[in-house]
Order: sequence, then C-alpha cells, then structure tokens
Amino acid sequence: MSLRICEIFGPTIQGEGVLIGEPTVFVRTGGCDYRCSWCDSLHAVDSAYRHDWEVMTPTEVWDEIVHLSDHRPLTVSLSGGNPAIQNLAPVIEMGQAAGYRFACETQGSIPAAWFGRLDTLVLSPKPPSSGERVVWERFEDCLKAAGPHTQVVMKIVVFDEDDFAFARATAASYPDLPLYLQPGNREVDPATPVNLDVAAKRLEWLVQQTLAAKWFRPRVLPQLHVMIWGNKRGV
Ligand code: MET
Repeated sequence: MSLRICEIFGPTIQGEGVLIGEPTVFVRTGGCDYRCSWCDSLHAVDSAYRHDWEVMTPTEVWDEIVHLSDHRPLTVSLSGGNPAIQNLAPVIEMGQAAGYRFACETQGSIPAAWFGRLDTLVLSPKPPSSGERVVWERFEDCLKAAGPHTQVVMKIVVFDEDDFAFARATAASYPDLPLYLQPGNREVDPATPVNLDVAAKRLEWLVQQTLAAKWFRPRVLPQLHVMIWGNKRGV
C-alpha cells in the first residue's frame, strides 16, 4: 500500500487554529477533492504538480517523521490536499506506539475510518468565497468517524461578509464544537512577500465583525506562520 505525499517538513510550529504555536511535523498528502478559489496549497492539490509528489510506503513516511523529529515525540499534522483520501492508519499506528500525537486538517468532505484514532481532528468547512459547497451529510459522517478520545474542533476561514454569515450559521448548527476563525489570505504566491499590514487589517476586520455581532464564542486567530515566514513553503 502506498501513499502520495506532497511534502514532509518540520519540526516547525503549527500556525493555525487550536494547536497554534505547537511544535509540529507536517505530512502534506497530494490530491484533493476540492478546488478552493483561494487555495494556499495548490502544490498539494492540482494534478499539474503530481510529478512532484512522492509515492511512499507508510513505513517510509514514519521513518521521515522520526528522522525530522530526532526520535522525540511531538505532534504530527496530517494535512494536504485532503489527507482523508488516503489511508494514513498505519502511519498513525506506528507513531502513536512511539508516543507521537496526530492531528488532521481536512475540509470534512470525506470521512476516513482512521479519524477515530486521531488525537485532534480539525474540520474546516469551506465558506462561499471558496467556490466549493459543503455537503453537510458528509461533514456529519466525518464527525461520526471521530473516536471517543479525539478532540474535534472547527476552523473556518473568513474572507468577506458572506463567509462571516456562513461561519455564524455553521457554528449555530454545531453548538458543541470549539470554533476558530481566521481571516482569509489572498496573497498566496510563495514568491511574493506578504504585506503584514494588510494581514493585520484583515484580522482586525474579522475581530471587529465578531465583536460587533456580540458573538463571543469563536477564537479569532491569525496565521502565525504567515506572520513569521510569509508564504514560504516547508516551514
Ligand atoms: N484540506 C485541508 C483543509 O481544508 C488542508 C489543506 S488546506 C491548506 O483543511
């Protein structure tokens, strides 16, 4: 059994959501069932980049995680693309046996059986600005696939007022899920430096929207890695 892997990198810090600031090795799988208009990881999504993806066995993936982390257990984030397309169970199994923790970032369109083994499942339903439409039955299947010990959280990216309304409605449908909001980033070209003033303004806008609505449930966070490294890959 083989896996299509776009990149494995770290340790770095998780830049987003509930695990923000946490030392992490990222396993970015290749392939995605979505084509978000503002995707910041097209190199893991578009089949034009397919030849850059590596076919690896679960053992090879695990060996690379061990190598990068120098055998010291940490959190591994399974991201993509949509990692749920592939069978990451063997990697999780080998890692957890050695004391590593596993998180997964997915849009929630494909329920993988191995969600049940995760320490953290981050479901990130895509708002209208993405051009994608959430199939809520699938999203609920993803929730059901989580295990009794899996911490499940929701992360929603907000680019505009429509997205904000989507975030509010989605949050209302899932009152028990911890909720993280982050402003959208349209400057996703790795070669172009990120304008931090613009990023701060987008964050301020989202904070203002949330507070003006007297909506006190979500945590509103920046993308920490973008503040430090811009759109550079492999960090
Ligand atoms: N597909 C996953 C998600 O939507 C991770 C890739 S997005 C950069 O959260």
